[in-house]
Amino acid sequence: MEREEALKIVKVQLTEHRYQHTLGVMETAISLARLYGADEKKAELAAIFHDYAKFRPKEEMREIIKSQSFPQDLLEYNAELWHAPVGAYLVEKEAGITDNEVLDAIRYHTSGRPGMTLLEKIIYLADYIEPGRQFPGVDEVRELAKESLDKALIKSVQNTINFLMKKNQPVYPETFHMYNDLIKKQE
Ligand code: DGI
Ligand code: FE
Ligand code: FE
Ligand code: FE
Repeated sequence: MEREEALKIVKVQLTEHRYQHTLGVMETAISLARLYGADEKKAELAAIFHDYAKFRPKEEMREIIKSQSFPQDLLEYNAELWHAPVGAYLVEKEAGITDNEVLDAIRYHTSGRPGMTLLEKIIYLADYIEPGRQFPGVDEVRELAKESLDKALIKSVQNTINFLMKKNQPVYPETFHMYNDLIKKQE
């Protein structure tokens, strides 16, 4: 699917703010794909659709997670996590995206997971550092992203875990597993 068609499909699902974020993720993901040798068209498509389900009602997302036998423990953690796997499901069903690498990059863009593919890492990181993002530590991750994908990912997942812990919020185990996997592989 070409960029213009994909953007048209996504735009009506999102607020203007979230659409601008999506354009930022798209540009950042393409740059990272070029820098780290990933498929730029897949990065573009996954980025455009990554937040497709962001504004679906919680009830609808909960029912999809239950009926599609997604990991049921998602329901015991922050509902912010749900739009990623639900998005992968709906993008296939409603937009006809069938590329499993693209769908997995959408599916794991919030929680992360151990053993992430290059494309999954790029979408996860692009979501975190796109130009519209402003939060403490993001500039440090932007700098790291120029030299090492894994170093930048480690920093971003550390920041997210710290952020959740400071707010006394639970952390989804897959997020810890992503962190452990990357930190153990680091030399
Ligand atoms: O959808 P976006 O806002 O663009 O970004 P996202 O899909 O990465 O969602 C990030 C939010 O999810 C962030 O504010 C933290 C929240 N969150 C809640 N529980 C968890 C979590 N993020 C991770 N990685 N792990 C959690 O357990
Ligand atoms: Fe998201
Ligand atoms: Fe993210
Ligand atoms: Fe996002």
